Amino acid sequence: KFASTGNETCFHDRHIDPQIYADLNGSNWSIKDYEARGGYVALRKLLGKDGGEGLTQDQVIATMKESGLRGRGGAGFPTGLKWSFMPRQFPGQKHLVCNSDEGEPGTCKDRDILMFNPHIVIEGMIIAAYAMGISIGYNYIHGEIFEVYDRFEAALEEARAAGFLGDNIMGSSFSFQLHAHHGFGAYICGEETALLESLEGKKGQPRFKPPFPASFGLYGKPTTINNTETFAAVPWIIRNGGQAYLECGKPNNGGTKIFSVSGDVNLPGNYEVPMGTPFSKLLELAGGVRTGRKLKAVIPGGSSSPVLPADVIMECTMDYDSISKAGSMLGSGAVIVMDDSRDMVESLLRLSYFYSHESCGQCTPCREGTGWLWRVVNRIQHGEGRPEDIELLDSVSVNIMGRTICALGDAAAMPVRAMIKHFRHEFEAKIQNASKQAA
Ligand code: L3W
Ligand code: SF4
Repeated sequence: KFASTGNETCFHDRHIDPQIYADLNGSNWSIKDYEARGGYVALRKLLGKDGGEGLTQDQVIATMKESGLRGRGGAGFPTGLKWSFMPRQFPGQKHLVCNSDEGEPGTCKDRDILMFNPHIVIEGMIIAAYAMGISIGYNYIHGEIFEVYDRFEAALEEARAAGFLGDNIMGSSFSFQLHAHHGFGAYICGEETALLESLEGKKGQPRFKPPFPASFGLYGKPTTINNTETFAAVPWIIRNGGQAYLECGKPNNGGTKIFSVSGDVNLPGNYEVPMGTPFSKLLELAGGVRTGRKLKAVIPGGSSSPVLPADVIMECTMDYDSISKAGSMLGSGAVIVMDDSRDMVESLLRLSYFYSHESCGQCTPCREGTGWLWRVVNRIQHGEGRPEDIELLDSVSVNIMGRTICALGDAAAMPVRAMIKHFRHEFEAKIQNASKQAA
């Protein structure tokens, strides 16, 4: 059994090589090709058109709950449950938002979905809007990917022309307007409330939660936000049923997931595999560790997730439960593979700089702490480390965690603690070397 996000030519348990990219730059993304692959069949089923049975809002939400689909943006929150938070009877405008502000280091899946299969996201959003009684939606697309934004706009035009978007969709009483919005490239705008601020035309800074967007979202109105890959899974689920999707993965971890495998592998790329696939199998699909080298460590879920040493990750399966039991997070599914030539202090320096640079500056522990972490790692890496620096890094990390408005603070601190926990000897060696040189 294998569920696909629908793009059989693209994400089917195999590497996307440059030739496939070249082919897909042709017309495979268009509405004609999408419909030839079974696209918009779920919408017809939903609206009771062309022999479809017609589904109620409750039936759609029940199917989503049954599927076990969990948010693919990083937190893994159950999608059906999130949809059930949306108030049915609300006297004002409700909103649906797709979070395509993909900026997590290592993550590159959403841009490929939008580039090569944009209609699957559009169809997923239409179904979500129907289920929650929403008439306006936005797709917030990361600012640095211009061709992806253009592609999505082109797909929206096709969907409108086909009568799948707009007033009285396919002659029904259901209307839904969907718009694309281009961000400006700030990582923090991927945090859902910063995204909403940015969409409202303000500085993209996270809000305090609660209230969650489900009750106070865009323009202060109830809003449901899901990740691009989450919406992309919806048409298959509606076509084939929640149980079928659940069975593709494992209990509590339904369906398939796209993993962006990067770093020291022979065939880096996006791979869609069933949840619960052994890490070793994913590594094999990605061509194995760079020829002649051995696996040292893996960051399993994007740069915010703690690093795991080779012996730990080799025992894991790729799903939320297994990775969190091992002490990390599945996150957005960006698998960064490091071989035995990697210098862990240098790797941490890159990560620390990223978080320090991307902090929005609202909370003191994050604004000051991320810069502090970066400066301490920087001096260790450049031969000026002090004997107390390892304890200092730990103490700064502990004082950031849980004391900030959004998860960026934790995301900056957790990798530091994990690197020290698993590779302390590399930090100590550099510090001892610095002490010897000073003497
Ligand atoms: C109503 C409640 N809604 C939770 C909703 C909430 C959100 C979702 C999950 O962070 C993580 C972060 C990054 N009533 C609710 C409720 N919700 N309780 O459920 O919420 P939360 O707070 O657990 O997570 P989040 O703020 O969405 C996301 C991590 O993902 N991450 C980042 C990935 C980055 C990308 C990217 O660049 N594309 O995906 C990777 O690990 O650190 O921990 O919708 O409103 N009681
Ligand atoms: Fe901004 Fe950092 Fe505070 Fe998040 S944790 S709101 S990024 S300062």
